[in-house]
Amino acid sequence: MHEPLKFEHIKPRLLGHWGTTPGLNFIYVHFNRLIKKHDLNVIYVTGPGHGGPGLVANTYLEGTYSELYPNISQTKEGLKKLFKQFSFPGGIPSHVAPETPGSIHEGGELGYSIAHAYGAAFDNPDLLVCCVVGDGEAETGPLAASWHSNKFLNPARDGAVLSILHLNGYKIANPTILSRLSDAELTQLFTGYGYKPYFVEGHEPETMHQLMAHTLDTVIEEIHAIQNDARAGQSAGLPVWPMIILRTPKGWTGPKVVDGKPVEDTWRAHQVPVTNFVSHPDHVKILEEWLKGYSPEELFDGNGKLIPELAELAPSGERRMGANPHANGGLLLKDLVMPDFREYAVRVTKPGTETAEATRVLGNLLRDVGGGTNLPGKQRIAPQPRQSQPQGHYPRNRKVRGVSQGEVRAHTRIPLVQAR
Ligand SMILES: Cc1ncc(C[n+]2csc(CCOP(=O)(O)OP(=O)(O)O)c2C)c(N)n1
Repeated sequence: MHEPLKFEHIKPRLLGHWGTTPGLNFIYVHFNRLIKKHDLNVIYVTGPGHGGPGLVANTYLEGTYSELYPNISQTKEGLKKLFKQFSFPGGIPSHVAPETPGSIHEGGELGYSIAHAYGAAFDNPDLLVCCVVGDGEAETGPLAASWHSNKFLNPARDGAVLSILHLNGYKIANPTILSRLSDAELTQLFTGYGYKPYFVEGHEPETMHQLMAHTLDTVIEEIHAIQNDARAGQSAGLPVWPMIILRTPKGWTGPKVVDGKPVEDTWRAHQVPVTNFVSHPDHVKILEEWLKGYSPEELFDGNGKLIPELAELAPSGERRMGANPHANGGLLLKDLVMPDFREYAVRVTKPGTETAEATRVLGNLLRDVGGGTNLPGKQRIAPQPRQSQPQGHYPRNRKVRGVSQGEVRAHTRIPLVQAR
């Protein structure tokens, strides 16, 4: 922003999802603070993965992006390439794609953030997963069902998931159902799911920052208390995990009004809040004022590098969410040892003479996946009751909350609620 913004500075085809991005940024920087304060091991799952620029920007600002992609350097030139490559031929996708540092969840097809977040936390006792759930995403079947994943999480041996419902009110062109619920109704709903909801609501940035920081401090203490009690063998029954309901305007801090129509806090903020620069040259001014509103000259030095006082706010090394080894493919992966499936084939010497059940045969194969039955982290989640769909012989070797689940359930994640 060293010179007045001109039409030729703007890409001819504008794409992206601005509406969700301010909330994703807000959560990211607050987690940076939390990670530093408590030396936490955190990954960030972005349910509204269409807000890719938020994650790209934050991993750029924390330094991970330039380490992985040295051509996108922390300079004016690097910034220019960063902006240009977004949703551009040969560039990067608008979603939190696999190449986005720290991403295990693309978010393009809405609905799976909570399932992926819990999957990451299982058997990972030191990991905290920050899981942002879009209020539109929350209307999908998979997401609506997966709030119940908390029943499968064992605080003694698993990590934790902090779900943050990103209640910005709209899903493309419509209001969301959850945004039409009062706080009292939301509290009842999520209490019923087994959570303790904390509300962070408002639009004044200063007040919201204080509220979010305070809420995260409270919530992390609760999570640690649940884990410490369980790990000391001092808890019984299902814990009530905290969650956050973040109610902010969609397109927060973006253009308030364009062509006489409200944009911030409406569905119009979902994608590109100001466009049509050819037919509306006055829109260039709106865009310029919006960008200047963040005072970039106070945030970056003359060479385009984030000033040290701000850069120091992010954690360092592998504590950066973009650099966490749990979220960067290959760093913690182990090859899955697969038995030869041919050895499990049902021998049919003469047609019509053998009796066999497919699921039982499959179960025998699954038993041997990984080269042994006691492989840590080997988990199955099955929708079918295993009594009616027997899957071979899993040995009795696993206890859930001190209660042996026996041969039928061993090695399958069963809801802890059954173990009470
Ligand atoms: C299963 C599925 N249905 C529809 C869409 C199309 N879609 C993309 S973004 C979006 C709105 C998402 O709303 P929300 O989760 O609240 O995110 P935000 O409002 O923060 O952008 C929809 C419906 C999709 N990506 N996936």
